[in-house]
Amino acid sequence: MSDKTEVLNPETAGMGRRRFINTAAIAGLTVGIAACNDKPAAAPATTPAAPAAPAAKGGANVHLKPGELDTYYGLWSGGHTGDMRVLGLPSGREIHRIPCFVPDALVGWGVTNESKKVMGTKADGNLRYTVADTHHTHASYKDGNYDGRYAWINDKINSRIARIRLDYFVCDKITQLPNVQGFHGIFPDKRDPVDAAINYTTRVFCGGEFSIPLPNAPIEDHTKYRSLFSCVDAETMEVRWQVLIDGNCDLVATSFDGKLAATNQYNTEMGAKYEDMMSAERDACLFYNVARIEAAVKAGKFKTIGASKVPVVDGTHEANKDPKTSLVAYVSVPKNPHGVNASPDQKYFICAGKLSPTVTTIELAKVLDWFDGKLENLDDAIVAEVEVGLGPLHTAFDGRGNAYTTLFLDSQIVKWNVEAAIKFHAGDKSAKYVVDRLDVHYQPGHINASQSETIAADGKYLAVGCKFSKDRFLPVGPLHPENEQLIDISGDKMVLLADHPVRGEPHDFIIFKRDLVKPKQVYSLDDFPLAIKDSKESGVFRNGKKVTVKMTSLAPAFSLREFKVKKGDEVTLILTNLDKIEDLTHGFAIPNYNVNFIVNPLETASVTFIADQPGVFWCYCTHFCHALHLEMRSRMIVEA
Ligand code: CUK
Ligand code: CUA
Ligand code: CA
Repeated sequence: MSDKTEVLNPETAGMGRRRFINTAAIAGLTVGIAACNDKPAAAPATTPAAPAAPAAKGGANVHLKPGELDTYYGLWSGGHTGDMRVLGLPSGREIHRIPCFVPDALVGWGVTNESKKVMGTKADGNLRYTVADTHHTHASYKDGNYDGRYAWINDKINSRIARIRLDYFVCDKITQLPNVQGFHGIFPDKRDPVDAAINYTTRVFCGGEFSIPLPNAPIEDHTKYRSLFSCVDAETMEVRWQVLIDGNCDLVATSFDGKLAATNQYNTEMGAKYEDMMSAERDACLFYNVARIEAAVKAGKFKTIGASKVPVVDGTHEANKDPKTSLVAYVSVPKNPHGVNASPDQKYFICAGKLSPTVTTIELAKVLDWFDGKLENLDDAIVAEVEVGLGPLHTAFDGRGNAYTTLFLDSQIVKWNVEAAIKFHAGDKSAKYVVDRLDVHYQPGHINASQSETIAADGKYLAVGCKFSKDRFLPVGPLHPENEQLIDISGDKMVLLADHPVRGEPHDFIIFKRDLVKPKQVYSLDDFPLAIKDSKESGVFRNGKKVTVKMTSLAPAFSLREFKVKKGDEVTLILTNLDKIEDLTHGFAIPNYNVNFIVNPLETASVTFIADQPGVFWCYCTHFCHALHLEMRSRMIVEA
């Protein structure tokens, strides 16, 4: 018993596991990768446990009293559950899940005609895709801060980008990027690079991670594959243009002046196997000159690929030799970088090393100088390249000049000072840039701070997405939750505040002040073209074999207590919820017909199905709405 307690002690087990992976990593990079992929085998029980580090004292109170509201929203990607999640912080409570790419049984996402239209269907009316892998989520900007209009999220599997309306917290559009596989990073621009009046987001940039034949064809020679960097219009959600590049894209960042977008690149080698992808000592961070690319598109200097009509400009090395006309700058950074993040002082992009223990700080003004022919050597745009620890992945900022980088292999967060790192890099070896380190549990990927990549970075909270949670929660079988840890960064020392188990597996997230969004909690009937504005419009309307059933809900009844259709009819049922009271949602389920969806206050939704089973079907309200909720039914009679 006492042995067990020892093993499960979070602090000691954590140290043991950290040491284990650390040692493996030092033994060689390949071994390091094997160790971190090797979930179950990494058994701290067999490793002598190091003494626990004393827990830091203090920190903000995350335990909100009943009825108290959180002060921040967090938008979290859901990973391969395919959704977006909304958390309240600092409590860490999950308030909402926003279905976008994959069906959701509560909402009826993927069941209603309206959601299927957003998701995309095949010719037979069935959904085109029912799997997705969301990694990155970012919100629209105005004047360098979030403006509460939209958020975007990617689907890496099927190269789709979804837009979330932040007034209703619903997905309203999904676009598939042509000729892209492994669509990974996204980032909205923060203003227009040319038009000073446009100080808000109008574009979203998307990185294509996997190189493929363009157009796709069964070509085995992978040296012929290429990747595309895409620009999507924030309003229309159409793909505006793409850039053909050498190597690949991974994460994306944008500058505050709108002039630059960037992508980190780990496969400069254009290898097809991981050994090849990590064969070079350096890879790259690519900078896209947005104004020049758009000018080239305007001037007709583009081609198209396959059936796609999207203009594709040439951003390869070969076509971009003269800085003064270059569309893309390839800045050399150490081995297989991961993550590129924009500092809130608007001056730097930070690229984390992943297979190099370094973080690279690139000064944006110098990249612009290079494009203008004023900086001869692009390498001089790197103002710091300093060691921080093993497996650096992502970086967040506190608005006070400090950066916080996750160290995947070390299971740590390192807090480092950007200006001190620059001094150190310039030769002042007395400059102490590492300010603090904190053990996390375990193997952190993404990290973000409250308001981090905005001009309003406030340095209060830091959240970190730990990929492994071994021994932090009650065991629930083989699948472990992930551990989103919350950290107080308001003082000199980071203080771990809370562990939050989350269903796998979030990657990126953003945290912003609650007053930056103004959610509406009741729809307007005018939001829906099919709305049945008066219950008197209810009824069954036949047009040959096509039947429309119009119905309304008003607690505790549906306007049609029964309706009749004939076997073989194609039935479209339209339901408007005429309840206009906040929080009064109804559901509508039809037994044996695989139908269930909800209608929120003043929302309209519709479903279409073939009435192929004769009989009596009690359609009932699935969302608890009233004392007579159980009695809230309608009866569908399908005549033989
Ligand atoms: S990637 Cu997941 S930890 Cu898709 Cu942003 Cu770095
Ligand atoms: Cu209406 Cu329950
Ligand atoms: Ca590489």
